[in-house]
Amino acid sequence: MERTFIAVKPDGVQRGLCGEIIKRFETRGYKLVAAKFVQASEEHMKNHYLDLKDMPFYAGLCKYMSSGPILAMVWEGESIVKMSRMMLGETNPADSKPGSIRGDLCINIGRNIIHGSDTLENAKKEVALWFKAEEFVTYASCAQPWLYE
Ligand code: DAT
Ligand code: MG
Repeated sequence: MERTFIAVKPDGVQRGLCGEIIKRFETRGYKLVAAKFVQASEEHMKNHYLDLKDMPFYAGLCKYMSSGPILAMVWEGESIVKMSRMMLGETNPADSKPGSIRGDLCINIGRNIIHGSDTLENAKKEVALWFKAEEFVTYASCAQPWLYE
């Protein structure tokens, strides 16, 4: 089983889309293993987006991401890193197909409402950056035998 870091960004929170986004992961069958509602510091966001530090939008991105609350979550499931990126759509909502979260719910690349880890390696890094070991909840999902053969 893989785990990935998913976050509803400040624009998604302000636009009341937390429920819709959680619903898509829940109804697909993924398991929520950690969640918290936080306002991240700019320093934290600079660390989170360190790979993008040379991009012209980096400063503005970190400022926007720390400007309001974020719903930070860890979801678990088979191949979830790749599958969740498909659920998100493309980075630019304009390139995202209808049916995807960004293709259905947003318009602009700088306000694309959701973050999702892009590789298994980055998922591990991001999960560790956002959550401490004691913040994970261990429980058996009753749906598991009906989701996986
Ligand atoms: P993603 O969020 O799809 O993983 P990314 O990691 O390349 O995309 O970039 C992180 C965020 O930075 C992205 O969600 C929105 C913003 N961003 C990316 N490219 C941008 C651009 N050309 N102009 C403005 N913001 C951009
Ligand atoms: Mg990314």
